Amino acid sequence: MGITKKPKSFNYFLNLMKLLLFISCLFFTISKSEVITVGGENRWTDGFGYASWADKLNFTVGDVLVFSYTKGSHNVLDVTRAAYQSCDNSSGVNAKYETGDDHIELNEAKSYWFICTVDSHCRLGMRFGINVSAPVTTSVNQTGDSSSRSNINAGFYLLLVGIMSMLIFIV
Ligand SMILES: [Cu+2]
Repeated sequence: MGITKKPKSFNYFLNLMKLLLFISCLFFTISKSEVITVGGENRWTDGFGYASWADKLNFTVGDVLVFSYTKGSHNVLDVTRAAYQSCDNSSGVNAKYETGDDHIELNEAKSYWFICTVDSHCRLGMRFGINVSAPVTTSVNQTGDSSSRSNINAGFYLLLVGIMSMLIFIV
């Protein structure tokens, strides 16, 4: 008789909160932008098939590609599809990187093509194209300066929407 029990609905509410927390964590894991080293352990070098390397991965706006190589031995050109196909960089170059530790943020949902123009490296396989997809939460404004911040906002909105819908459900 003397034992006070929490109302059943309160426990139910707690369980729902836990579930929501779990879903939010899951969401953060999925939408977090990634830093991807091109070529993995092979880094950016000749004699490695980058096209098949890239085919196995998914790229999302906000991800960062890291091209790691000995400065002077290679370079990285962000080019058009035509320049990628021909390995001819006399036109169609969007950007050139040559520090040996080039971090390129994929800030648009579009196709990107990268080539190395040292010697005949491009023809020998130092080139690949990728399709960068928009983040899962397309309703969030992506024109901001930091896409990771947008992802955090997206997580926050999800949390708010979750809490709101739960309140409606309980009341
Ligand atoms: Cu090269």
